[in-house]
Amino acid sequence: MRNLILILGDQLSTTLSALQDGDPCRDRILMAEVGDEARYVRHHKKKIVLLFSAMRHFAEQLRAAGWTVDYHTYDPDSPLTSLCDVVKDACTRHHPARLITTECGEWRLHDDIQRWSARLNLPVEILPDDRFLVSKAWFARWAQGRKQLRMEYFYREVRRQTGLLMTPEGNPEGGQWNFDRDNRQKWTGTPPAPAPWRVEPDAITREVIDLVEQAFLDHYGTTDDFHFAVTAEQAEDALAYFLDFALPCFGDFQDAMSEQEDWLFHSILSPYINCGLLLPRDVCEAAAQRYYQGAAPLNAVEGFIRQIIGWREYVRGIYWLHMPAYAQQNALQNDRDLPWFYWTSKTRMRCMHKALDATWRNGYAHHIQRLMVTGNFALLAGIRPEAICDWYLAVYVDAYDWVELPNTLGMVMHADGGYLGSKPYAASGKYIQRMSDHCSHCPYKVSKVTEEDACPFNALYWHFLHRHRDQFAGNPRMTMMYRNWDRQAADRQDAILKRGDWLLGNLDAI
Ligand code: FAD
Ligand code: DLZ
Repeated sequence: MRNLILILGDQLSTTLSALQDGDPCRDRILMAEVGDEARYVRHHKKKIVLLFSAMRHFAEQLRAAGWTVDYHTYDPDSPLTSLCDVVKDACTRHHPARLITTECGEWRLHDDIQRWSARLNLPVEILPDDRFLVSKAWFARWAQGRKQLRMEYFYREVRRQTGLLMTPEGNPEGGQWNFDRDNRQKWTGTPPAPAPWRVEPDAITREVIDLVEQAFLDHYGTTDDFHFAVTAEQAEDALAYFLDFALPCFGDFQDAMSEQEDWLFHSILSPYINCGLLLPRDVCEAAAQRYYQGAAPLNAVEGFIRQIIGWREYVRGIYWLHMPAYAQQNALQNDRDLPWFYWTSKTRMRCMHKALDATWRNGYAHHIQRLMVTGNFALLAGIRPEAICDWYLAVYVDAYDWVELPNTLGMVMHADGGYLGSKPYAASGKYIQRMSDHCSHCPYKVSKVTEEDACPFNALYWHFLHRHRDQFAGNPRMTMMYRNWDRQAADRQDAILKRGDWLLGNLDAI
């Protein structure tokens, strides 16, 4: 046998670099469900179902295309608990000349794979992951010499480089790079939000659900109502459904939250893009086409594409530029533990309960819930970055360290000292009131600050500004916030800080 080609659970793309020079007659593919990957955090049960089922379907697809695939199914009693164990075992049986793999997405495993060649006494060839639009080297060149990075400038470069939504003259379509100002409408029920795309579990998925129910009972979330795509064909169907039914309103209601609807007009494509069932470039080109066909407005299409070629590529660049040190940062010196209600959803704060409950049921919450509700609360409450990062990594079906960590540690917690974003997304209950209908269903009063029934976000917001004055008062984007704080009478400030202290000492009681 010539080469052993290792394909990881988030590399389910037929265009994967490791497969490109492979020869189905002489090479052998290796895929493995292993405890170390499935248990390094207590992944949401739906994430394990999605990945194991998608991996099994992908192995079938490769076999149908003529490849020989060694597939290690999960067995809790197997002595092979890591990917390295499985590779070693395969080497003993097949004596390959080389191991070929595409660079992996997470630093943890990447670091491990770097050592395999010595450990296995085998040449290991690691190929670049060209499913991203921007290479690590390109990002490093772009970032060189910049003290602070700004996503907007990076995004413009990627627009120019890809030609997405660019006129033949090299200008942005519509004469503007960014239509975010048009994308902040509250949603009051009209137009109705489409039901999420769904497929019923087939025999393979049902078998995996049974496995997860037995072997991963101690993990977060539920397998109930599993309806995610598990093949590229199904994921393409989900993309088409999004383009037809949700994209036209994606922009307008991108920041909205609702009591009634978990998914609103979001694409729910991150689980598929992140494991390779969809390629980001294809998704963006398909969305851009809808604009040129007149089927979706520019504010929606630009907003959607920006999330993918802007934010997604940007956070990946930052991750690889600064790992492993990035994960250790704690610029605000937070030391508080994560409140237990993040795991149980049991809190009287309505917005938090709705976001946490959707997370537990679906393994999904949309961006504004992650950023401005569960994230904002963790920021204001001074939660240890490591604790909140571990939570985000565990609870979402789309969670992988390379995308979760910069979003949580950088964007939400400002723990990187403002490298990723110029100011923390700290907000009081007023923001949640403006963008949702949660406050009218909440026992806490968003109009109050210091009273026992006052919205906890309010006092915590002022408390956060007050205790981090040294870090933020000089930030021009926060001048207005400090002016509003300074304008309040001293006894009012004392009462707010007292309420904030009480909340911080009693997080699990709210
Ligand atoms: P849509 O709203 O439809 O957006 C379209 C696509 O844009 C997404 O599918 C995704 O690929 C991309 N995207 C949007 N925002 C971001 C972003 N900030 N960073 C990277 N890609 C983005 N996204 C993940 O894929 N995995 C994570 O583990 C993850 N963790 C997050 C943690 C926090 C604290 C926050 C604030 C955001 C996180 N995000 C993460 C980003 C974003 O919330 C999700 O990508 C999005 O909610 C996925 O749902 P969707 O596919 O319906 O997205
Ligand atoms: C997330 C995940 C899980 C739950 N299980 C596996 C697995 O058993 N085998 C595998 O190859 N990959 C799995 N993954 C995805 C990997 O953790 C992912 O490839 C790394 O995090 C690198 O991005």
